Amino acid sequence: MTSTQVREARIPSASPSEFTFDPETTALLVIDMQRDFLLPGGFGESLGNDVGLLRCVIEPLAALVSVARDAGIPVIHTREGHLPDLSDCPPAKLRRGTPSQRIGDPGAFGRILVRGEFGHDIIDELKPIEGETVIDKPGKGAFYATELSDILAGAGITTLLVTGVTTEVCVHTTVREANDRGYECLVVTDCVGSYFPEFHRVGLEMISAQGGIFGWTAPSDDVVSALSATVPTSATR
Ligand code: C5J
Repeated sequence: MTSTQVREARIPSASPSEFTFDPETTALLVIDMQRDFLLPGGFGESLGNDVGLLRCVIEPLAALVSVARDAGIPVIHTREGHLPDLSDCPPAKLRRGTPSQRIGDPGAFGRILVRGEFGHDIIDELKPIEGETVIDKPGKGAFYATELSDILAGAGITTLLVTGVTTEVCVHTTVREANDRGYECLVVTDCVGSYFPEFHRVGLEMISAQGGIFGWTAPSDDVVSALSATVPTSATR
């Protein structure tokens, strides 16, 4: 590679302080942007939730994914779900929730949160492209019982830009897991969403509280600007 390019990305506006990262050792994590959670008429909505509160994430996240791809940052997608025989679903998780609308029950888009079903897959707007990793996870966190640690270690990734749904559940659990494993995390504020605005607001505050107890937060415009500045202008690969 020849370059007039800057490889350190900087987000001065990040909370609680400036965030710097090396795109060579950074991945974009897109958590659980699945039809079961986001589609009108689907599982999330059937529980009485307003899916509009999650769907507002789609546009800024699609833009961020596109910039990450241009910058050569690996985009890693996750899906929460279980094997068709539910053998990977702990009984305690299976028993939770509204009867007849539990994991494995029939839903509008197939069996709820079961791998291979239409509702379990990622929404069309954020469909992974060829070569991108998709992690199927049985838990809320993306590290629990998955190959994510090995994949990140193999690629030399030390920093995660974290996006997806929902802010206070799978995003938070994953960021906490990542922290305990030594990753630097930045949560992109308008690229995460929750059915509960208050949980979303407080969930984001919790990330950067106490000097960044779990990491940093910043809006996607600032992440996009930082990444765009690292895209080669006259590079030959
Ligand atoms: C939930 C998730 N909320 N992806 N899953 O059950 O946050």
